[in-house]
Amino acid sequence: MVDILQEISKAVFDGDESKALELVKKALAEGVSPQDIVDKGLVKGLHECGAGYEAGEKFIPEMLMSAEAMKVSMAVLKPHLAAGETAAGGKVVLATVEGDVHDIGLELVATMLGSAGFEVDFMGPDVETSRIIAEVKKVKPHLLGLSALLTNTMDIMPVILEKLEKEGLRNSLKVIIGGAPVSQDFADRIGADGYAYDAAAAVPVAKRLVSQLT
Ligand code: B1M
Repeated sequence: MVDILQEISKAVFDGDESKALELVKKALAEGVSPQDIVDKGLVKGLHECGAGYEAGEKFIPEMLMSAEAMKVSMAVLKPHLAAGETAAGGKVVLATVEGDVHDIGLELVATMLGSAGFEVDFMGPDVETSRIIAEVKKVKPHLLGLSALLTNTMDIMPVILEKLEKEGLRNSLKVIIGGAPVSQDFADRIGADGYAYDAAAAVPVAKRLVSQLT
């Protein structure tokens, strides 16, 4: 099992989409846990790719190829992730803040929340603040989930919270934030209601926050 996860991680690191896909299907057929395939295979390979980029050994086109290998593999894994929890969880709008194109992590959050019974409105990456506010007005979600992967886009989160406040929307919903540069401490400082380190952790946090609304 360890070997196949390492092979998956390497296929993502190499940006080899078809190899990653083939190995993920094989791992599923062999009974490897879908969550392990994500965490110990796909995400590991993507993180190693990011480390290579930081070290000047990988470049943007290679990061994109790795991201694509992760995405196609995730499409196969989605139906297998956290299946079985069906209790209604509430409505959640998810967006990566403006100026930030990273959406793989948030897609994982969307998958986990969807599997846990939430009705997910996935706005995608690089969403302008005004569009997020308009969506909140339209959809009236219980929860707004914001993601940022860049240290210079995480500062948009407090701006969004201020806008929600100004529009009189802040008390009608809870806000959960996440993404690699974000922390519980940052969430506390900007007045977000919750923070989740990863997609699995987002589920109990989201449930707790929604239960506080009713
Ligand atoms: Co970018 N990138 N990237 N990148 N990229 C990082 C984030 C970076 C850390 C790489 C590095 O230098 N080591 C670095 C950020 C440095 C910083 O700000 N401190 C970086 C950079 C610099 C950049 C560019 C600026 C590069 C450039 O152009 N010079 C550029 C930015 C463009 C922009 O946004 N304006 C850029 C571009 C890209 C690609 C387009 C090539 C591609 C993104 C493709 C896509 O998402 N569609 C990409 C990728 C793939 C990465 C890395 C390698 C991987 C990100 C990822 O998908 N991780 C990343 C390095 C790394 O993370 N180690 C890197 C896997 C994913 C499952 O994890 O996203 O952390 P993650 O999500 C987790 C948790 O964070 C959490 O749960 C998720 C699942 O468990 N989470 C939440 C996330 N959102 C949440 C929301 C929640 C709760 C939990 O509630 C709502």
